[in-house]
Order: sequence, then C-alpha cells, then structure tokens
Amino acid sequence: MKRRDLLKGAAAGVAAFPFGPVLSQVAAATEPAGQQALAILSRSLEVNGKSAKVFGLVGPNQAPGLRVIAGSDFNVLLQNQTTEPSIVHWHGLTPPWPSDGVADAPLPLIGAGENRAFRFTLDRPGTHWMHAHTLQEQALLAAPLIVEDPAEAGLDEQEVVVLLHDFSFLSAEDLLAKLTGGKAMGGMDMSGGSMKGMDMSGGGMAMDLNDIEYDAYLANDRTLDDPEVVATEVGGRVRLRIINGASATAFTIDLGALVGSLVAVDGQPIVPVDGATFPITMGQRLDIRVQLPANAAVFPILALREGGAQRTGIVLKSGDASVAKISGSANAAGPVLDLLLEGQLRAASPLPASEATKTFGLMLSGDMAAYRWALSSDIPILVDRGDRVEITMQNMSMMAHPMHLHGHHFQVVAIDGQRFPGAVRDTVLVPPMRSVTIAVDAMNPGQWAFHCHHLYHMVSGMMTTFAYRA
Ligand SMILES: [Cu+2]
Repeated sequence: MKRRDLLKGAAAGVAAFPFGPVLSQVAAATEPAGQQALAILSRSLEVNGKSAKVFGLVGPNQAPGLRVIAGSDFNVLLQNQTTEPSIVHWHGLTPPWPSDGVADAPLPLIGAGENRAFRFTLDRPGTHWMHAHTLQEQALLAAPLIVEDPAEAGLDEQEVVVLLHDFSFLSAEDLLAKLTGGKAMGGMDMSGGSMKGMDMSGGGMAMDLNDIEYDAYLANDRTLDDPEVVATEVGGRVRLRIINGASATAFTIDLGALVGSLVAVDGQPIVPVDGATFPITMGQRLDIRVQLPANAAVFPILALREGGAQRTGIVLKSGDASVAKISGSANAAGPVLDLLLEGQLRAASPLPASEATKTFGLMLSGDMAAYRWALSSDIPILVDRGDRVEITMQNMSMMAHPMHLHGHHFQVVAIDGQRFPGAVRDTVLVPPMRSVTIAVDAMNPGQWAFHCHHLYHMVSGMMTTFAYRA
C-alpha cells in the first residue's frame, strides 16, 4: 500500500475545513471525462472566536476547490449559489480567453443562482488556484486548483495543500474606502491605525510594506490558535503545495527544522533549490518537497507576514508526537521580500531560445498619499500571435508589486538588466526601484489582464491589457 492510500484514512480523522473534509490530503480527482460541479457559496467561518460571513468554493466531495488531471479536459459547471453576481478566475491555467473568468473580459459576471460551463484542455500539471477577480476575493472567494501530473501518480509522497489568506472583519469596500478616502482628505493619520508604512531607512528611502492591518492570517481557513494538524508517516516524504491567496499580504515560508527542496514555482518546474525559508508574494505558489526524519515529531510549516510579527501555518505531525501551542506572533518581523531567490531560480523547461519580436517597457508607479496606482507602458502592449514578447517592468513606486499576466506562462529573463534563464511562472514580484524583464510567447489570443496582484492596487489603477491585434 502506498503512503497516500494509507493516509487517506488518517486524514479523515483530522478535522480541517469548517465546511467539509480535509483539503490538504489526497482528495480523489473525479473521472477525467466527467463534468465537475463547483459551487460559489456563502458560509460562516469562526475567526478569533468571532463568526464572519465569507465565501466558499466547494467542488466534488465537498472539498474546497478542484483537482483535475493534466491531459484531460477542464470540464466544470460553476454554480453561483450566492445572492450576488460573481465569477471565478482560474489563476495559472491558460484557457481560451472567454473562459478566463474576469468580469466583462469578455463574459459578464455570473448572476445569483446562475451557472456557467467551462470546458477546455489542460496541457500541463501544476499547483494553481482560483479566485474572484473582484473585491469578493478578500472575503475568501479563493480555493486551490491542483492539476495532477499522471506521471506522478505512483510517487511515494504525501501531498499537503496550504492556502494562505489575510482576513479582516471589515468588508473589502470598507478597507478600500479607508485606503482611498482617508488619504484623499490629505491626512496621514488613518483612523484605527490601518495604514502602516515602515521606514527602511538603510538606503535612505522609505519603503511601504503593508497598507492594511488584518485581523487574522489564515492557513486553510485557520489561525495558529487552532491550526490544521496533518498526520504524516514517520520518515515520510511530503510535497507541500503552498498558495498565497492573500489579497494584500506577502509571506516568507519557514520550514523550521526541515530542509525543503523547492521544485516548482507557480506550478512550473525549476531546477530544485534547497532551503528552509522561501518568499511567496500574492498570487504565487511554491511546491516544496520535504523528507521527514525517522522519529516521531511535530513540524510547524509557518508563513511569516512580511514586515510584521504575525504568522500563520499548519502542523505536520508524524507518529504519536504531541502538538504544542504555537504563538501566532513571532519575536521579530517577517523578512522583507526581495529578488535574491528569484535570481537563483532556473526553469527546468525554459522557453526555446529566440530573439524578441516585440519589446515593451512598463512603468509601475503610485501615489501612496492619493492611493492611486498605475501601469504605463511606453507603447500600448499590442502583440500578434507567434510573437516572442519581452516586457521590462520598472517599479518607480515605494511598494513592491506582484505582477500577474493572465493566459500565459512567462519566463523571467532579466533582473535590473542582468540577463539569466530564470523561472517560468505567471506572477513575479517587482520590488521598489527594481526592474524585472519577462519573456512570453504569444500564442493564446485575447485581451488578457496584466496587473498587480495586490487587490487594492489592482482596483486603484494597477491594471493593463496584454492585447492581441485582431
Ligand atoms: Cu501593487
């Protein structure tokens, strides 16, 4: 019996999601040819002892999100069971443009009580996710979307999915109003202390890290007050699939005593990189393999908030080790994300060598005081099918921006003008005063969203289009 079979039974005993069976275990994918139902619903979630109304995305077997198999069809009936219009974007997939799931690009939101069918071929495996492309994302309208690799079906390893989120008892509309309204009146002093800048004065510049103070940071819907505890085999192998589904928070993953091997970013394989800490900005995914030692023990897998002491996470528990309480607050602020790791990543399957047929410059700018953000390209990003496109993103603002291109996987080919064959991915961080160049083969026609994955930056102007002509 393989470990994953053995652990199916164990997993059922580990309560996880408030609305159903365990996500982070071996939920069986359904028939490749069959249509899977996926419901957008409203649910209540207890956070810090208080009840909140949030969204849920529930697939077959009442598990959050979906599991599908590479090489088969993505064949999903999305059912809006809420009382308001909604839609879901398949982050990391490369569907035909009308199936991308961004409102009015080109299809409208799905009305309350209505359904929409999606069907297209999945060409490659990967750790992806799905989320509302609207303010509903803040209310936890997000879930894992795991595309299994049939070639890995026999691997002797246990899979653990971790979806990170940031949570506020305030609505996204209220959070946005605090960001824009208060500032627009000219005051730096936000009521409730929700605005926070951090002086990184070493370089003589003030860099802004977090613009929202959340009430909680969640890993699979739970805080460290009552974390998910995943039963694992003593000496077992675990593949962590970590998804940063937070609306406006970057984290550093801390494996504690374990050494992990990072094998994929944004679902795309890389030349493995070993380490104990790995940065993950909004929208990104990390696949990390860990080998557990041959004694019963407890291994917290933590996510440290960037620039803050808050942390969240899950716990791997091997054998009969007992789980001690882990504080949700660390002694020190989490690291500020940079491009050190990004510069070390090498794609396992780089884009074919080719000269760019079109190049663009894209400036990222923003005015914290007015809370207005912008993406301005030197010329409109207009491409033709068959182009090798290179885009150099230059961040002229004092916040870092996780830039996400829909409908494609791009390769990171330069940082600050220094070329290297970096990771293939779909979301890359551009820190203040840095530049990142991406290369992408234009072969999926549409008018694709290209934006900052910080939700409040996106809705305040940090959105453009990667547009195919005709
Ligand atoms: Cu941004």
